[in-house]
Amino acid sequence: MPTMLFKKKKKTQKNQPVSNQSHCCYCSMQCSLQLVPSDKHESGLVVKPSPDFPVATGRLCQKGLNSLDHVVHPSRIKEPLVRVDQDRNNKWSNTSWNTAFDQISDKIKELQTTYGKDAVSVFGGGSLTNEVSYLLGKFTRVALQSKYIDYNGRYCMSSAAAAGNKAFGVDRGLTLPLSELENAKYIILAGTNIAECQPTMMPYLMAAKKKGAVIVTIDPRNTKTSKLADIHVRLQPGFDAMFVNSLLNVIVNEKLYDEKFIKDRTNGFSELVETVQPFTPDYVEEMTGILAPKIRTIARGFAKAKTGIVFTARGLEQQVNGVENTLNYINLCLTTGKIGKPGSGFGAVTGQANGQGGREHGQKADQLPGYRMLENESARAHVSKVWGISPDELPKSGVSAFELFEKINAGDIKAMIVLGSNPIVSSPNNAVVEQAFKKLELLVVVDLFETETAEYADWLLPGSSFLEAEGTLTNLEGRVFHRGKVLDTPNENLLDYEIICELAERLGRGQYFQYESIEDVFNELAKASAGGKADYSGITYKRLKEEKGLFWPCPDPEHPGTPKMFTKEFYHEDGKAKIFAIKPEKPAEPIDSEYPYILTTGRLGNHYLSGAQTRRTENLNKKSPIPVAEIHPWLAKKVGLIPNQKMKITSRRGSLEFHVKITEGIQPKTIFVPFHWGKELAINQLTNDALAPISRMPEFKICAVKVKAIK
Ligand SMILES: Nc1nc2c(c(=O)[nH]1)N[C@H]1C(S)=C(S)[C@@H](COP(=O)(O)OP(=O)(O)OC[C@H]3O[C@@H](n4cnc5c(=O)[nH]c(N)nc54)[C@H](O)[C@@H]3O)O[C@H]1N2
Ligand SMILES: Nc1nc2c(c(=O)[nH]1)N[C@H]1C(S)=C(S)[C@@H](COP(=O)(O)OP(=O)(O)OC[C@H]3O[C@@H](n4cnc5c(=O)[nH]c(N)nc54)[C@H](O)[C@@H]3O)O[C@H]1N2
Ligand code: SF4
Ligand SMILES: [Mo]
Repeated sequence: MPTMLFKKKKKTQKNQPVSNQSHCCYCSMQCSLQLVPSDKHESGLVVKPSPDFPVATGRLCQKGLNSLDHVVHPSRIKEPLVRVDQDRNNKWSNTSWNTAFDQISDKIKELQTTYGKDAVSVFGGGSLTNEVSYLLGKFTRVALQSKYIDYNGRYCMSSAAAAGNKAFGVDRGLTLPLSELENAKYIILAGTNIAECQPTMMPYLMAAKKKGAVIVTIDPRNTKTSKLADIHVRLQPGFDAMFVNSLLNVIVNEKLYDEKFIKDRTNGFSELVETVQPFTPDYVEEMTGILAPKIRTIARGFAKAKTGIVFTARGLEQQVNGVENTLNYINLCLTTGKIGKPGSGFGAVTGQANGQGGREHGQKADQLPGYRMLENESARAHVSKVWGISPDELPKSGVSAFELFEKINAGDIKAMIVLGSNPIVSSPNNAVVEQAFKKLELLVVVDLFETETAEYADWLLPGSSFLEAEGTLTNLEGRVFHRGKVLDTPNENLLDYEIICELAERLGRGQYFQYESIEDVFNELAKASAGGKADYSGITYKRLKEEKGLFWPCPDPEHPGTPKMFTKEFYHEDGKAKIFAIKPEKPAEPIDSEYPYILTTGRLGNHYLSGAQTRRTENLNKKSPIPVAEIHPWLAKKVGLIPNQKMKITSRRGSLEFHVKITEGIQPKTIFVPFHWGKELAINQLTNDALAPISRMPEFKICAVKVKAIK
């Protein structure tokens, strides 16, 4: 057997942190935390906020405060596991790393010899560091020589990314640092539930409000975020584009737009003027129930305010029309000149810990590091030079996350490596994923736990947690920062990046994966990104540590970084932004007489994504132990549902039963169910797998359902 590239780690003294500074593993705020000794927790440690980072200094939400729990959970996978029974009855056998690497690489070679290089695919995640995201992309293209890689961020930021690229020529979630929020006089929050999803951002909004900002929320539900709002628009899912057209109609017809900004800095305004004409406030009131005077108040308020910000998130982006919805919200900023100026800007609020950096460096089916495009000849030349291969060796673009499962079902892909995702819980219409997993000849999962996805795996390798792996991440503002190692991996296991490099070695491509440390990987990433839109080439670990993070683009060692985008130019060739006139389209599955209600899905404050981590965190799980469907009293009455009764929800893909919360705070025809649970509680059994044409984002936020009270 070959010897391993990486040795088992020397263990530091048990439970003695090597440093005590880290960052929370959950959302894109990336609050800093410290581990301090305590006898309150059986690990001997407890999480406290840390003053070490300028974003949410001294603040942590419930998830951050409890983020150590899953790391030290007894169900952590501590050794490589191999499936021993063909029927997948959850029988695993422990094995050594050496055997695991040997057998996995042999199987990959066998499959690739029989079916070709593209028979093996990779599915990554947005919690992973920049270095691991980068390596997954490089591993797929250089070690596997396959075109098939994509990641869970496809389900997350892809519509926002496509809209940013179309309008601005670049995709950076927030175009301005959070510190500018307090100078905004008008803030529109559309389809974003910040109070539950980025809780430590709330003080920024409260500070703005204290200084006189008007806050508007647009959501089918009254949320914790909408409590802060001066105006709440409770719209039916799927009507954002039409609603925004009514705002633009007022802005155009009352001449509230910024003529000079439009002329000097944008293209496309005249087409928008034409397109929004039919969408008068009265017409849109008739179509949506949103009162015309309210529409006029918001349009005038935003346009006339000296400064203003629009934030969107998954509410309107996770739709087949998600790109167009986002573009229309961007139009509010472009027509009123509220971007690139102090206290003004647009932001698509990034979701995952490294949701920003994770989408920049090559995990995406069509991208190379630094936001370079895989199909672009000069991009291929640049990156292949850094990697020491010939550009002809680089595969072309693959397919999006959900389409990977369709390719498996079509027989084109035979193997998958999943690292940093739990796609059977988080993919739409997840029967398609189950079918795919059963069909695979090889499924390797690298995770902390035996997740619902891992239950289908042939191999389950222990992954490293956020406290164990050093690296860099990029927060929702585009701020790159360094996260140090705090704890050893259990059982002195390998780190995620070492697993990737070792596998490359066994596949005979080890010469391209020779790194002394994770810092080496970063330095190569920085080179590969040089000259790209997300340029990290002026960033080093030393600078990140000394300067407490740097905003990209940062193209040379003297460059101070770019906290604020578009102050002078947008990224299109002529330096201008593009205004896209949006004609509202229907969702993929409109309601009808058989399925008369809308199912929308989303998040709770106490759980995170597929729940793999937070369902293993007692303090969080006990507060939200099961999913509860939210419905309006009108709908409860209509279906004869009384309090404490369960409800059956049926879509064209199946039926599930849920406990119910009857609440005035939801649009009457809409039902909301959180998606943090697996198996018979997984709402993704019912969601629609229709994909947005450009971004390939699934329509998580809208599908047609019928409901029945369970007697
Ligand atoms: N607690 C917690 N925090 C998280 C996460 C988590 O799982 N739990 N996940 C992280 C990640 S990866 C992400 S992507 C973000 C997501 O953050 P958000 O996008 O803010 O979260 P969601 O709950 O998916 O959706 C936001 C809101 O959209 C509304 N909505 C539904 N349909 C529509 C519509 O048609 N139009 C409009 N305007 N609104 C609509 C929903 O009612 C919901 O309140 O959160 C991050 N933070
Ligand atoms: N119905 C519905 N479905 C949705 C959404 C929705 O709003 N509605 N939202 C979508 C969105 S925005 C997102 S982002 C996706 C996310 O969906 P998933 O990708 O399934 O999300 P996670 O639960 O974060 O999965 C991460 C997995 O990686 C493991 N993990 C965490 N950190 C590490 C690490 O450092 N190393 C390794 N090896 N493993 C690690 C965790 O234990 C977990 O099993 O869900 C999407 N699905
Ligand atoms: S706001 Fe986000 S990053 Fe901060 S502690 Fe909460 S989950 Fe973690
Ligand atoms: Mo996300």
